[in-house]
Amino acid sequence: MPRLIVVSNRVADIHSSNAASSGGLAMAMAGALKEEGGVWLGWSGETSDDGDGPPQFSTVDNVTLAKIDLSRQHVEEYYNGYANRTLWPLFHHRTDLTSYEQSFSESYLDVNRTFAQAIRSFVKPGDVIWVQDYHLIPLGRELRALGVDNRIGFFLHIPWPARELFVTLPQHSDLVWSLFGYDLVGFQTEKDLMAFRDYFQTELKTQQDDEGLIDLFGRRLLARSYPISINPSEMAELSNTETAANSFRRMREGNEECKILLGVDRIDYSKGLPNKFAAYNRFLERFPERRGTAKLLQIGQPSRSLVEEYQDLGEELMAEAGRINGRFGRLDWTPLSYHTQSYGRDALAGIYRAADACLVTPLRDGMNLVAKEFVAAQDPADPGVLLLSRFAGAAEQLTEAVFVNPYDKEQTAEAIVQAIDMPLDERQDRWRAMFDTISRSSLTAWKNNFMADLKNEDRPETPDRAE
Ligand code: GDG
Repeated sequence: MPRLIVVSNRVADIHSSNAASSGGLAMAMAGALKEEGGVWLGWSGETSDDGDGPPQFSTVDNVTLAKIDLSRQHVEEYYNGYANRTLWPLFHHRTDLTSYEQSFSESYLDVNRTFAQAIRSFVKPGDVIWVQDYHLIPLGRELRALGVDNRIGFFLHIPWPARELFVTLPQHSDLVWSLFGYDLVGFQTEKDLMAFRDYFQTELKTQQDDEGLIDLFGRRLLARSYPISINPSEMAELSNTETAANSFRRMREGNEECKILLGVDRIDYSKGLPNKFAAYNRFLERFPERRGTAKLLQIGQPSRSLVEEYQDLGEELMAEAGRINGRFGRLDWTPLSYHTQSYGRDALAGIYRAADACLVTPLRDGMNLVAKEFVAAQDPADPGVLLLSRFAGAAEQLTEAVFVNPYDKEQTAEAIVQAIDMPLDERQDRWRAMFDTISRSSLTAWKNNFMADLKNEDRPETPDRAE
């Protein structure tokens, strides 16, 4: 029987998807694979002293994990290098943090070849291959070079950059040429698709037809947007667990008169954490009468701690949290709690539900699943308010959020006041509209729509209704 083969940089332990180390992509793929069954291939997270290893297989239920150890040099140059110090900052429009080192791009290609060879060793006719994210853009081409003619799709979880910035990358045309190894390329938003279109229209003088097809380099590629999501029923179930009830209670205890503002982010410069702290600081400065009536709980999940910029950011946030508490704190009120420990998903569901507002303020973000999780975890009778950066991919869908420009701390400070004062009926109206959007455009729908287009089949009707 034809299988789904998912390929991503890391393979998460599918049975401990509660583990806090699972980021947005891992959560989404674990959900999709459990529904569909198949193989998940990627780096094991281990390094090896004698080159990249062969895939190590293990099967639980309907999912086989194929994990590959990578050489120390490849981890340094492919993962910490080209993926996270070149493509990630560039695609998030941080050319000031982008490294243009040649050896990084060579190791990047090497690892893509290692993955391609591993897949060729077990792929069968009819299997459908679905490649995830910026670490693996050349994988489709590498598979084609090895004679693999299966249907291969690619989904980009991060934004596609504006053309003027993308062309600063010496390998920009190679990367775009690589994408034409795929049958289908998916982006998070219409905006990303437009930025991609701008590139090949301007640089390559080629048009996309009404169906979304592009003929270039002797191949035909379908490019569309598929906004990634969550399954709201799963979040609703999690918020009904005992652990969620416990974290809800502990959040609310002693805070009866105090509004809780929440942030949940990976510690990453794209997430706008220093801007969020600055806006909160401004809120406390500008509205002294509000001091003691609100507090910010920021959960920051450490990530990529071998990359220097991430270490610096972690330290900056600790220091800034200390400064805000030092300046405004009182014996009976701590304005900002900043936690870097991780929470289980069930505890997180209770934390989301206990919050009066969630501050999702990235400077640039592919989608942002926290925004959707927060909405799904709310009590319909008394929902919290979503403050959402206009620069998150989720802003294209969650149009009833209170939008903020995270670069503008005055406006963000005012939006915090708006959230705190919002009357119940307005909170309910906004919440209902956003919840309906997430229910119609669920994770299951994301996976089914992408798979249907990849297999060239009609799209199934798959809303995830959580009433
Ligand atoms: C990339 C793109 C895109 C966070 N803290 C804890 C915890 N988390 C979970 C959240 C959420 C996930 O991590 C973060 O997802 P995001 O979507 O916000 O962000 P990235 O990791 O940057 O993901 C992003 C995504 O891919 C999917 O395509 O949306 O734009 O950058 O699920 O809940 N989970 C637990 N404990 C924590 O303390 N269990």
